[in-house]
Amino acid sequence: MSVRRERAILVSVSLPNRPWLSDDPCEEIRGLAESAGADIVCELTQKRHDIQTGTYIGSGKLKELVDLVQATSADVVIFDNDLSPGQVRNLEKATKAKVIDRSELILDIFATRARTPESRLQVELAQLEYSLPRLKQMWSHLGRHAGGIGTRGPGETQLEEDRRLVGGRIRDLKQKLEIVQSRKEREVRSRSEEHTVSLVGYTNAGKSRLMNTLTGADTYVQNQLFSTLDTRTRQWHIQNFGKVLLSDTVGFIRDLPHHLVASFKATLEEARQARLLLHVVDASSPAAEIHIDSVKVVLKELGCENKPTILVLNKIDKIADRTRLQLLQATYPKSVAISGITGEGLENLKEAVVEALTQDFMEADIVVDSGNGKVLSYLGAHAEIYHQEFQNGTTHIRCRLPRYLAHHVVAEGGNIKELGLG
Ligand SMILES: Nc1nc2c(ncn2[C@@H]2O[C@H](COP(=O)(O)OP(=O)(O)OP(=O)(O)O)[C@@H](O)[C@H]2O)c(=O)[nH]1
Ligand SMILES: [Mg+2]
Repeated sequence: MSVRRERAILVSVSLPNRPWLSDDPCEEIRGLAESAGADIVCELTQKRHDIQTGTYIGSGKLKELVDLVQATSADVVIFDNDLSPGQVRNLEKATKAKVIDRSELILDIFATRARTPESRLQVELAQLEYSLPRLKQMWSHLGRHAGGIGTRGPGETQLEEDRRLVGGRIRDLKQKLEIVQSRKEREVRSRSEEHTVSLVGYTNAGKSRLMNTLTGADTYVQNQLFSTLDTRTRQWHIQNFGKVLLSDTVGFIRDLPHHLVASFKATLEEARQARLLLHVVDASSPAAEIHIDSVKVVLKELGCENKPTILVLNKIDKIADRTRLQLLQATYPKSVAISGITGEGLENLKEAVVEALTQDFMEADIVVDSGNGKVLSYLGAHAEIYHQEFQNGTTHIRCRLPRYLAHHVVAEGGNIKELGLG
């Protein structure tokens, strides 16, 4: 359901377990609504201890909302919170305007941004899974106009038919995505000898900008939410170290719809298999800590919670109050502060990346020509050799070595097989 160029009223409710992110309660939902192309006519906020089951907001606030819809002739009311199908129905009935919730808005943005066949499939699946439990609501809504609630008959048959169609399409899309996923896994695994590093983080944190600065690529950078939907990988040459494959990924957001995370698994495969994650955060945002926690939740959902990760405090050029930066650095002592725009701190970031990558060891069987002095001296200097054997001019070595040396060994003609991989 698109809100492009529609007149929208924003509603944000603060609850004890879901507080506002800053003194500007609507900042994030406004960014989302603008990204979706809505024309915002006014904003309404309410702080509650608990939601009102039927309508989410209380009756006084609802009255205010109804009046506002009339006064501004708004087309749509956009909630910063997630609503149940019943709440949407009650709110639509009261306001006589279209009501959409946060998840639906995010899905809408993803749908307009999806460019590749792969991301289109992923978004369509997430949208259908979102609407499946809501079909009944949609039909009983129509049914009321057609002849009253509870009338069995065409409405009910139609609903069954629609459920069947949607269910079929979901199965179809899942199958297609499984094929995409396994192709992607193979593709990513084929880079297992390389240093793979993924940029992850909240939407608009500056991941794509940093990718461009580090690799000289020209990835799409926009001051809008979810500008990047498809993963891009570029080479990043680090002096005195070598080549790193750096991937940019889709941004995360607080309460990212679960279906969306699930269907974007293929896109996030790079992050799932990366040796190292750079978790980029907009340190100039007053909500930086909440952004960090939300990203951690999504990383956990992806099974990445134990992966080596460097927290990158970005946009420090924008922080006027340096005590704020000091506070963040005290809270996250292992973080690296940078600016993707001015380049400040990038040397520290490189050092941290090299350090993290060289701390990554692997156990392997290596076969080289016994005359290959280069590889043998690499291994002599850097690997812990368990066992060594000479056979007809080749040397067989079982050892533990820093992973970053693996591709040097291969580049110099050695044959390497990682132990413990099927
Ligand atoms: N001041 C300042 N602005 C920055 C910095 N890095 C990025 N930006 C700006 O922040 C906005 C978002 O940057 P992107 O690189 O598109 O952010 P992203 O994390 O890739 O966002 P999504 O793809 O939407 O998840 C752009 O307007 C950038 O110019 C920085 O270091 N300092
Ligand atoms: Mg981006």
